[in-house]
Amino acid sequence: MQMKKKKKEKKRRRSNGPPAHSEGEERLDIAGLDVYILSSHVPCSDAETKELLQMSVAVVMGSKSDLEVVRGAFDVLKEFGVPCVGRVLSAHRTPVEAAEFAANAEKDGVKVIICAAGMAAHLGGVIAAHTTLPVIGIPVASAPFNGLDSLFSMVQMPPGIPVGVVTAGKAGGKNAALYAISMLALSDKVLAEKLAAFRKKQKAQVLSADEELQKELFSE
Ligand code: RP5
Repeated sequence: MQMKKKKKEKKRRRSNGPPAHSEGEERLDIAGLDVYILSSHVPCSDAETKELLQMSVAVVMGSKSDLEVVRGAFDVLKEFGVPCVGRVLSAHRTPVEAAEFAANAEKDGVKVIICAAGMAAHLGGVIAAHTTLPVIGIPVASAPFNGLDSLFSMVQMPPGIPVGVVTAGKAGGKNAALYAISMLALSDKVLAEKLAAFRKKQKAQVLSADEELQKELFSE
């Protein structure tokens, strides 16, 4: 009975995890990270299942055309040494796969989900509907409404199913990752120290820019 249960669980994990080299899969090196970009569910090897189990942050995009916006999120996650996985899953074009991914994410070791989408950007809401994990939305700007449509789609969640929304564009990508990191840092002392160091460095950069400006403007 126990064996049967284990086998079933393994099969389930395989259906949700990053794929081996299969049709519809692309494995990219983004900021030195192995990021799986896939359009459908395909089985993965045991090693890859293990890899997925250590994923802390899942970055999901509605289309591969959103990748430029979320690239900054991967950069930040790498800088902090946070394991992550990238997926292409559409709320409209692959609704079943998106729901399945979200429903299994927690069991698969994901702690926070970042969703980037444009236009009628329902991805964050759909993902959040199938998990109690925190979901962060990045609105992607596109014509003709330049991201206001995506922002409203994400931020206007009816009460009961929240999606925390950051700004559109590349700044949103970076902030989504930092926001996810601050959540993980609540129970990870090392990450909390890294976050404090990041803030300290950022502060020093601004103060030094101010000092330079004073010299430029007022020194003879
Ligand atoms: C959304 O529609 C995606 O998130 C993307 O921002 C937008 C356009 O998608 P593509 O036509 O580029 O695939 O679902």
